[in-house]
Amino acid sequence: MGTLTDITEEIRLTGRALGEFGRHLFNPTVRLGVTGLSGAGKTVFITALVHQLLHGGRLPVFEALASGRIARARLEPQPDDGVPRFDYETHLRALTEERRWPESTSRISELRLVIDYQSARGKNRTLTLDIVDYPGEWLLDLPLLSMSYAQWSASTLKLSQSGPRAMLAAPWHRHLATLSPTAPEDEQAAVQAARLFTEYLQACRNDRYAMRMLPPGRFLMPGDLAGSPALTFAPLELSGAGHAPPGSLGAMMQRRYEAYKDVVVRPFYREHFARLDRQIVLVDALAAFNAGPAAVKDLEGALAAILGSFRTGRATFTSTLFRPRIDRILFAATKADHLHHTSHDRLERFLARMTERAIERAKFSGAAVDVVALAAVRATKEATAARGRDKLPVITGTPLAGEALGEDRFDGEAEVASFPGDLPEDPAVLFDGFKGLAATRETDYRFLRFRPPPPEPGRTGTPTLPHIRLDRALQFLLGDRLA
Ligand SMILES: Nc1nc2c(ncn2[C@@H]2O[C@H](COP(=O)(O)OP(=O)(O)OP(=O)(O)O)[C@@H](O)[C@H]2O)c(=O)[nH]1
Ligand SMILES: [Mg+2]
Repeated sequence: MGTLTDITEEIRLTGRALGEFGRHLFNPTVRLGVTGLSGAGKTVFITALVHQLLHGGRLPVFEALASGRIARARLEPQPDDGVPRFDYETHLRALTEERRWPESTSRISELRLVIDYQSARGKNRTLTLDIVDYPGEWLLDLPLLSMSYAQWSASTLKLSQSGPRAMLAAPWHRHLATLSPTAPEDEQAAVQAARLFTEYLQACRNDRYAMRMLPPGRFLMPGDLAGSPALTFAPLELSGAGHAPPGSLGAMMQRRYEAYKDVVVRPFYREHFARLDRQIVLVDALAAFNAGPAAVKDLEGALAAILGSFRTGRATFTSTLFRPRIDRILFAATKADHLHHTSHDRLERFLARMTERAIERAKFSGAAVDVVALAAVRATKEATAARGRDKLPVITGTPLAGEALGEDRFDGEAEVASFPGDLPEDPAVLFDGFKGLAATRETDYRFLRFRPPPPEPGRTGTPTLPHIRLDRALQFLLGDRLA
C-alpha cells in the first residue's frame, strides 16, 4: 500500500461504502462471499442454499426457519446491471432432474434473494442476501496485488523447483534457460514462455497431483482475454540481472504483469471482494487427500495466500463507513458426504489446523469465526458392511461414469458401497506420512466422485436435496441478521 493508485483505490472504495451504507440502513443487506478454489463446491453450495431457502427445506439448526419465523424467500433482480445473473434454474435442473453436477464456472455471476421474516420480537422485516459466484482460479490472483513482477517471478520459480512440480515444469524450465531478461523484447519468446508456463500450471492441476497454488488465474481460465498481451507473460530468472532496461524482454514481461493486475485483478477485487460483509470459505480437502501430502501442503499455501487478502473486523459504524469489512467467516470442509460421519470431527480439526493463522488473525480483529464439515448436497448414504467377522462402516452411492477403483470402472448407474478410509485422530498425519496418488497406486485414501442423489419428495411437493450441516452454516452466516 502507499502508491498513488492504492490511495485512489481506497478513496473509491470508501465512497462506495458510504453510498451502500446509506441504502443498507433502510434495506438491510448481506453481501455473502462464497469463496473457494476451483472445484471446492461454490456453485453447488449456492444452488443448494438458495433451493433450501426458497422451499423451506429441512434445516433444524437454522433457527429462524425451524421456528417458522421465515414467511417466505424469493428471488429478485440483482443490484449490479453489468453482471450476469447466477443461472440458478439451470444448475438446479442439472442437480435434481439430470442428476449431474453443474459445469465448472467460467465467469462471474450474481443472485439476489429476499427473505421476509418476523423478528424475534414479532416485527415484520426483510433481509436481502446478495450472493456472487465466480471461477475459483481467479481467487489466486488476489495475492498478486501486493507482489512486484520480480517478487512474483522469484516465488513462482522457487515453487516450481520443489516436489512433483519440478518434473512437471521441466519443459518450461528448459525454455526459460534460453531467455535473458536483458535481451531485446521479443513477442515470440513471450508467447512461447507463456504457453509452456500455462501447460505447466495445467499439468499441476491434474487430479493425480491436485496442486492448487497456480496463479495467475486467467492463465487457466482466460475467457475473453485469451491471447491478449495482458495474458502473454511468464516468470523470468531475474537474479543478478539487474534492472531490466527499457525495450528488453524483462521490461516487457514486467509491463504485462502490471497490465494483468490493472485489467483483471483490481476490478475483480474492487467490484466483488472489497464489498463483502460475510464469507464462507469452502475447501475441498478430499482431493488433496487423494493426491498426497504434497497436495495438502500446496493447498495450505494457497489458502494462506488468499486469506491474507481478506479485510476482517467487527463491523462498527465507522468501519462500515470507511472500509467495508468482513465480520463473520465460516471455514467449511466441503463434500463431507464422502466420509463416514465418524470422521467428520476429524475433517473439521484438519481444516482448523490448516487455516490456523487466518483464524487467529480474524479473531484478533474482532470477526467471528467457525469451522464446519458439510455437504451442500449429500450424494451418499451410510451403511455397514461385513468383512470377515468385522463390521466396517461404509458409504454407498452412485459413482460418476468413468470413475475407477482398482480394476473396477463405473458406468454412472450402478450403486456401490465403498470404504474410503478413516481420517486419523491427529491432523498432523494428514500433512505428512500418508500415501497418495502422486507417488503410488497403493493409496491410503480413495474418494470416488458420486452422482447427485435421487431427489427426495419434500413437504410441499418440491423435491428436496439432502445435505449435511448446511443448516449449521446458515445459522452461523445469517442467524444473527434474522434475530
Ligand atoms: N458429493 C458431493 N460432491 C460435491 C458437493 N459439492 C460439490 N461437489 C463436487 O465438486 C465438484 C465441483 O463443485 P462446484 O460447485 O462446481 O465447484 P466450484 O467451486 O463452483 O468450482 P469452479 O466453478 O471451477 O470454481 C462438483 O462437480 C461435484 O463433483 C457436495 O456437496 N457433495
Ligand atoms: Mg463454480
